[in-house]
Amino acid sequence: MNSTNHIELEKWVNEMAQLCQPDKIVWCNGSEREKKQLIQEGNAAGEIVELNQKKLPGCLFHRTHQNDVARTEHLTFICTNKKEAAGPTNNWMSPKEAYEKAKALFNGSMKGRTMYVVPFAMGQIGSKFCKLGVELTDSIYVVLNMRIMTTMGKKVLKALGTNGEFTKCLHSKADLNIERRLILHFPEDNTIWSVGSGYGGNVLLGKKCLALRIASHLGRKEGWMAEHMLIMGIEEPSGKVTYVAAAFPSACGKTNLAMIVPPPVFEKKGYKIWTVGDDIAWLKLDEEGDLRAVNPETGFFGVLPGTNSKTNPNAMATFKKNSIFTNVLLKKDKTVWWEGHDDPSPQEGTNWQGMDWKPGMTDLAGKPVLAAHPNSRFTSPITQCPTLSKEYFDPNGVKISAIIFGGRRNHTAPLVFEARNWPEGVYVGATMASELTAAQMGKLGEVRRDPMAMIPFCGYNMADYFNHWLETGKKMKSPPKIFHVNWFRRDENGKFIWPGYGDNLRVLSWILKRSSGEISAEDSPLGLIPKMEDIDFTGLNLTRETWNKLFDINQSEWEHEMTDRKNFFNKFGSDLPASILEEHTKLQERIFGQTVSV
Ligand code: SAT
Ligand code: MN
Repeated sequence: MNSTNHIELEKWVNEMAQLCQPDKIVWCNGSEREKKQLIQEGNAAGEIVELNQKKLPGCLFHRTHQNDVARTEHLTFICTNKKEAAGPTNNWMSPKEAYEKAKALFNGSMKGRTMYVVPFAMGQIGSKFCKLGVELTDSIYVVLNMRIMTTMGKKVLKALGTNGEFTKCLHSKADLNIERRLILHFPEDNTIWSVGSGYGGNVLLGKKCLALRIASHLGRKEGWMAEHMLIMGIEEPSGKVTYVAAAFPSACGKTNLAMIVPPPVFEKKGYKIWTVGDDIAWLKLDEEGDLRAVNPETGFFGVLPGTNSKTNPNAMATFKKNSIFTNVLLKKDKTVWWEGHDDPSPQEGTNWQGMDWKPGMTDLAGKPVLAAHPNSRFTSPITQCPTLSKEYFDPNGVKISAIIFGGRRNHTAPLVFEARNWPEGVYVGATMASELTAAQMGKLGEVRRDPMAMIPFCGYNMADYFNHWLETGKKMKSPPKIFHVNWFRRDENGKFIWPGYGDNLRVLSWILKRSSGEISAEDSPLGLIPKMEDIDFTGLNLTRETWNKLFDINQSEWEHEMTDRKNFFNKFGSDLPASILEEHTKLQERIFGQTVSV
């Protein structure tokens, strides 16, 4: 049943239906009844498994195609009229070619299926942050996920009215063939087309596609920022809550950090953590010139392997009910398991590939057969998170006092340092790098440059993006301080030097003290670093020797690092803001002690 008076929306739905030829069209209203029906249909079609409702009430299970378990960046395109608008770090295709190629794949792709019309909002309806979208999809799994990750249904149609603006999102699983898969963004048309995939970031089009790629483009045009950042509040014993935003590449522990449990000594003192978001932040300057942030999502789409009551008890509590588990082991009793779960390994089950699985199994090459895919995920409503901040619901967002950049670096980057000013901080963000994780296709462990953790998500030329950061800083009353952290440094035996997880609060607490100007810091070539006595190590037994390892600047590693940075910047040619190169030269001089050619 059609339930809109929005002529443009109706026309577009009809056009897309003509192209995809679904058997029927269902307009989603977001009701509980509709959810039940979707689950029933999904069950019948084998797309969804209802889990053990006693142990996991309201929970579902889904398995994606084996070649469809992570975002496919090489098949992801920014389609702008001019190639320069997409920049050297994005795949580009002309809109004409992209529409033509995709049309061939969408043609008849929904035959025998239902096309669901999913109106959704990112950010609170009515707030100045809010953006509306409509996703057409032939996947029940997508609809059920969008129900959790976005505000979805009737309310959104109402907000759209008769002529409201919206992002046109078209998705079809088609035949789930990687050879016939495309994730296309048309920022100039406010349109996203995704075909041939059923995996999260490729198909939940409100998430990376809209809330980052399209939104970053809109943000530049409209004077705000869409960032790949968690947002968290840290409450100090005085009751004061300070909010920070932190950018890390996918699967570097953003979800864990956003809901960390303070170590006992901090808990006793009265520290508390408040979660606002774990993946995406939309940031805007308010009238006072302060930077304010909202999380435009209403759910989490977090990594499961390694998640347990020790590493992330708040996530464990969050996904106890009403959650979707993707690509994990399905046990005989219709519960789920993954590597690193609290429970010991079950003796049998069906693994993420749909194979009968037993512990200790190996493949033909002798490699262990995993129960869960390393990038297996849970989808859960954010309201189920025990540490959810009440400020999450503030339509004006929270005031951001510090920005944290971080990556997964075995070597090179110290535990923490602070940029001396905004332009230096933008350079720190622009030089972020990280080892590849299971969320990306590619060689695990390989270091790749990932400015602001946005390399896969910036919807326009990154040189312009750096400039947008620099210009936004100039408009701020007093810009938040910018920090860089690395929880992942390893020693000569390959062991992590820093305990990580809850203990990261020790570093965050230093960051807060620096942000409020309570304490001084030591100078280092990279930036300002803590005096050892300014971080509370009670209960950790951290020696001066370990401390030195955490902050060591190894000249030969840094020679290599600086060359890698320069090679990366060279891609942008004369588009690169001069300030970035100036900061690069200054850092070169600070590390190597002389003017050298860069
Ligand atoms: O891209 S997803 O949203 O599927 C996961 C991630 O990379 O953060
Ligand atoms: Mn992410």
